[in-house]
Amino acid sequence: MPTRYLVTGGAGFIGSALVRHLLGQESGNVTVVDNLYSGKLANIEAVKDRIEFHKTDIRDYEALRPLMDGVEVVFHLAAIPSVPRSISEPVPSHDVNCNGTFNVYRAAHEAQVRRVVYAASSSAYGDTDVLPKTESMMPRPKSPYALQKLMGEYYGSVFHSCFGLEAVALRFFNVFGPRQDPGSPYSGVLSLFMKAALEGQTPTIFGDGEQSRDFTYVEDVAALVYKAAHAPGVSGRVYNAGNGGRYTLNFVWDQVQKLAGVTLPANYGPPRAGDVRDSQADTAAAQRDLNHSPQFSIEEGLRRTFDWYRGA
Ligand code: UD2
Repeated sequence: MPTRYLVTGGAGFIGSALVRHLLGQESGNVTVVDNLYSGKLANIEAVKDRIEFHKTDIRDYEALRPLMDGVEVVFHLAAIPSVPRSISEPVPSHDVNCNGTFNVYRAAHEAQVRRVVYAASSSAYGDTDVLPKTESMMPRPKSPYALQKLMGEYYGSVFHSCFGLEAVALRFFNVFGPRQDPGSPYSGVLSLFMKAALEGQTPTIFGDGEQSRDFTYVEDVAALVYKAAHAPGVSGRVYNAGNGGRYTLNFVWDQVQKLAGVTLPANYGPPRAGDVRDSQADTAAAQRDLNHSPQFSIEEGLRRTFDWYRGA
């Protein structure tokens, strides 16, 4: 029997990369659940005949619950991301990321799903005295978004210990790559930088640009998420999903300008509320327990991503 997978947020930028990865691995059976709030049918257009798609909102428990029947693994990626959006629009952000996530665990448990793999966030760490950030550090969320994502981890661990549902949380570290939508001020910074460079516009950098991120290529994340569905002995645990590198915004804007062949000095604005200063993943636990090593350097990831934006 082929494995039945369900991907919430499967029409999103990361979710659709996971869907393609799943279809490339085995003759699994993939159901996508997405309310198309930020996900796009265009992201799954090329595979639409090989998947089952449901335009369903994870806040709607009654609609969500039957979709889990017969599913073995749920990948829960549906969310309203963005630290600043969770500050300017805290209600929808809380509702989807907390209540929606609870619905996903509850429905998975009711339907006797074997395992839920949850897209957590590196923002849970907040500012730490030490880098890289290891999973044993005390979380210090600095924004509603960071707190909401942390709650989803804790719910996974409790569904594991109280209800016997297998649950694995992966803290995504600033994922980038093709299909990341640059269409909103809340979009991931690299998508905004790529768009700015291609349009000859100057981007805004919040703060001095010396804050750093562990930018992680989307295909590496998809590969890790898949491994987390099948690795034995990891239920109830949290793992970093990062590349292990650390690059400042000034550095990556420089790289993007070089790829585009432009020179456009950025505008510098005030630092963003809730922003973490530095972020870098310790990847040892994911390597040890999930047998995962990132395959894409930042240079390779940026090149592939830029090529995609240029063609899109
Ligand atoms: C956080 C998480 C990340 C993921 C993401 C989802 C951290 C360290 N990372 O990403 O893992 O969960 O949330 O949304 O918390 N910036 C500019 N100019 C812009 C846009 C952003 O300078 O036009 C800066 C921003 O202030 C920040 C950096 O770029 O310092 C990255 O911002 P982002 O929104 O791409 O992602 P971030 O780090 O909030």
